[in-house]
Amino acid sequence: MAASLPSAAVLGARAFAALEGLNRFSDEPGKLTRLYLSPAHRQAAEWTKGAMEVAGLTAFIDAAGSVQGRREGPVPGGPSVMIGSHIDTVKDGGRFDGNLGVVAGILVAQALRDAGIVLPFALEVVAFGDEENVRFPTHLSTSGALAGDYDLAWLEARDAEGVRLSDALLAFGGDPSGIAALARRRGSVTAYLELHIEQGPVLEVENEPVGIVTAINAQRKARIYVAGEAGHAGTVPMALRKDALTASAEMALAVEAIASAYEQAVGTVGVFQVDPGATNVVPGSVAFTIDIRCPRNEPLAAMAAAIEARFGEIAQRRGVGLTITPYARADAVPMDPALQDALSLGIARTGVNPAPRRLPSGAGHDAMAMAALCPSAMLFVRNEKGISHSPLEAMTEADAGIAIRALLETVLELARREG
Ligand code: HGY
Ligand code: MN
Ligand code: MN
Repeated sequence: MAASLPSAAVLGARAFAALEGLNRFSDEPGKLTRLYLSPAHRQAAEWTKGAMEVAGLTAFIDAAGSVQGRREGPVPGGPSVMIGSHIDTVKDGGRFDGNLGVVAGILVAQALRDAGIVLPFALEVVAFGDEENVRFPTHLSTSGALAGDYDLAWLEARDAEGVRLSDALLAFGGDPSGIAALARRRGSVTAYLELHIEQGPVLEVENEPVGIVTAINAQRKARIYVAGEAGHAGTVPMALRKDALTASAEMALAVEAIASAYEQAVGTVGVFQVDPGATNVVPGSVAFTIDIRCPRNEPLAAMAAAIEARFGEIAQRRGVGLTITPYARADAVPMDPALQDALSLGIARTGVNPAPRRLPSGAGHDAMAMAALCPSAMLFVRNEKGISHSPLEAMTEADAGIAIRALLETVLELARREG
């Protein structure tokens, strides 16, 4: 059987060629920006649907905007093994984050079809569309739709231009009223596998091309609004100011200090909008976001409480208004031990390492949402210096091929277990 399967080198070349095609679609010329439900997302979804069909999958774009592909097993409508990741990106993002995992699933399906290998289960490949949650204040909404965890309040969420998610979804060709029906019945998916770049330095430092994710860190996100008093920059005395920017800046530094005090925790202020944003006006208000993460839930709760207390003290001392609106909260998600072991065998059968590295994920992934539906696991692949969420994101074709061949071997291992 192995003789008829493509080598890692062939799979790597196919993956890079496919990514060339997929990554033509961006909302910003010269950069890779493909936000949920944007025109570029629609083009990428159409391309992905076509690629799935070429690989022998029956594919469609679902009500939430994800692309679902499926090849039936021996029992039509029977349980499936699902390979997934996302095709939305951050602003000016990298070519591999999410996109590689979708292309990998398609290439695994194609290789199995070409080798005439019949699996004892259905094989699904899904390209989720809202993993980055950059455009709307949501949290893994499209994988959450399949897992039965869709928060209907997300339909009312608005982007920076004030566009409602439900209106954007209709304009995209989706169907807000059809989202609930996307929820999969328990047992209908027996395993979810996701291949993803590590977006961290560990595999490169340890000279390992691939690794197995043990758990995905807990995370919380919130939008903060600080209301001060706009004023003339030339006339308002310093002692009388209610400067929303300097208050928010002190709060941002507090996030950095608190996150630095907790083992393996991180804290980020990524969006910082100053109003009215004029040189000669004391800032009247600031809207900013916080994103805090930690491998364990308890320290994260303590961090959140400490940040809230510090923000309150700063606001009170500076005489500014403070509104904290949490909008995403995910506990740490352990990856399924049996699937981790299947990945370990898949990697070993690729001839890489008989005892592959296991490591936690600081980044969030659709596997966090899918773990609520079925056993889920992730295969990490090395990427250069771990740089991600940046146009400098890079990796080698050889590593991509090794990872995809390991994923293919893992699916065959699951077939043997089912056999
Ligand atoms: O933010 C994250 O961790 C993921 O890349 N969306
Ligand atoms: Mn990702
Ligand atoms: Mn990402």
